[in-house]
Amino acid sequence: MESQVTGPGQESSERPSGSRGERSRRLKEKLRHWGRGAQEKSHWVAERLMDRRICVGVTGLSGAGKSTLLTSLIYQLSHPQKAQLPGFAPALNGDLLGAELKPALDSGLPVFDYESCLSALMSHPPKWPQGTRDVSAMELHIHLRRHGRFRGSSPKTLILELRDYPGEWLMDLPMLRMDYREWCRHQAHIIESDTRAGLAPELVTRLAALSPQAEANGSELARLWNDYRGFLLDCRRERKLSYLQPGRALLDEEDYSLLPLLDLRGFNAGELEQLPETSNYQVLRRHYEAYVQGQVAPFLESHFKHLDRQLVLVDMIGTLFAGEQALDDMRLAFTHIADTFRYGESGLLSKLWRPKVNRLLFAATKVDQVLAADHDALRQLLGQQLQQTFTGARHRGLPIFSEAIAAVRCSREDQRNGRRMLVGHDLEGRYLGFENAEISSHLPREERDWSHYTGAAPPQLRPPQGMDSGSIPHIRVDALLNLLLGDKV
Ligand SMILES: Nc1nc2c(ncn2[C@@H]2O[C@H](COP(=O)(O)OP(=O)(O)OP(=O)(O)O)[C@@H](O)[C@H]2O)c(=O)[nH]1
Ligand SMILES: [Mg+2]
Repeated sequence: MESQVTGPGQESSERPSGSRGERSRRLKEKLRHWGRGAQEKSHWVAERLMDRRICVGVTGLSGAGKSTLLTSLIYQLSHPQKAQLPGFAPALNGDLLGAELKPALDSGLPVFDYESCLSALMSHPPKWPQGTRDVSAMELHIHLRRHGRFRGSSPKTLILELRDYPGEWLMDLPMLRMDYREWCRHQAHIIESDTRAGLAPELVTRLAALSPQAEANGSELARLWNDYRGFLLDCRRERKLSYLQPGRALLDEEDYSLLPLLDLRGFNAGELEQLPETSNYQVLRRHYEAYVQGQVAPFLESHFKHLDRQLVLVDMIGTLFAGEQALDDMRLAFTHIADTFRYGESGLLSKLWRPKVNRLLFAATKVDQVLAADHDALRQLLGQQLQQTFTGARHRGLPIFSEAIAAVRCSREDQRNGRRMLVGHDLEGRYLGFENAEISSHLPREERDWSHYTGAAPPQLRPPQGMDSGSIPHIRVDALLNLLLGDKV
């Protein structure tokens, strides 16, 4: 594993060469390393060509439920006797023999911390996995019984490559298509077009007053950056907005000093380029470029390069009940993110080297928070919201599916006084019974009709007790598996 973590780039910046013997030893070591890399790569290529390896990108905004779903998926596939997966044919007919988690060959990324996520869910009292702070990868080797003339021989193995990452990082992908000037204009447009400016009117005025040509003042920029970070956090906390850049500002305390200049009137692109290196514009442009090249581009490269299938998870319930602006913002975020990907049928070579996806799945997550009668409406709403976004002219021809799932089912339905309701525990462990506001498969047309949803969000639930001695209950994770892998098993 170690040899994969050290990239060739790192080796070339090594210490001075030393004696001849030492140089030749190092050269041999390098050749061995490359040889091994090439062998692994050709193995990997062969597996992809033989359809034994499939790379699934699990994508979703922060809190959409990625890590929890990955944990549940791994658990369900590794415990076929305990899991209930009647919608996944190999599990139903007894061909699913189990699965093993392994480090992702070739990625050089840390392994997804399945054990911690699982032990949080199985603890007493049960807890949710921690929010993800960094990217990780894994391979799930799914063992399946063979049929026909191979019956009785060793099992067939399908390798599922998966990656986990903080949802905030996804928000940054659209920055790859914009230079600093375009990003400033984009941010100015967003701040003008919704009500987020109302959260920090004084900050917006200060940013708009920051002159592109004035000499940059380090401490003023540091103060503004601090307030801008606070503003982004408030947009998420108070308005449940998703499209917030730079996304990493919501996760860590790094001083990215990445601020948009909101008023570039009076300067064309050429004039901005000519401004002195010490001007606000040039200093902030360099911060922007360092962030995009140093943080965003490597993430795109490592995460999305080899994807065969893309699973987009959406907390549709949380967004819907947060109101129209939150929903518009989620759609806006996905519109910009979708442009970063290229989808479509993949030929043999492009399948290996280009980020091309041949199946796209949307899943509304955490649907155990609402009655089963509303699941289909959620599925339809999600389809309506995202289908257009991901199937613009450039993305035509791609099979698209939409599902409604709960990776961990935390509620059950009960009948009280002739009415269906949900029972479960809240995050503090209090027993609750509740009925959610009915969900329609169409969005409210009039602004006033949104009052049906506002303030009526169902409670957050705690995972159920006792999963350590039984299985992880779920809703339609088997159907999701079928959509993801059904044609490969
Ligand atoms: N009721 C219910 N809640 C869930 C389920 N899955 C996730 N949640 C809730 O959603 C929260 C976020 O889930 P995560 O799996 O951490 O989401 P994520 O997409 O990995 O989030 P980041 O790591 O921050 O990007 C959890 O802490 C739970 O509160 C589910 O199946 N049912
Ligand atoms: Mg996570």
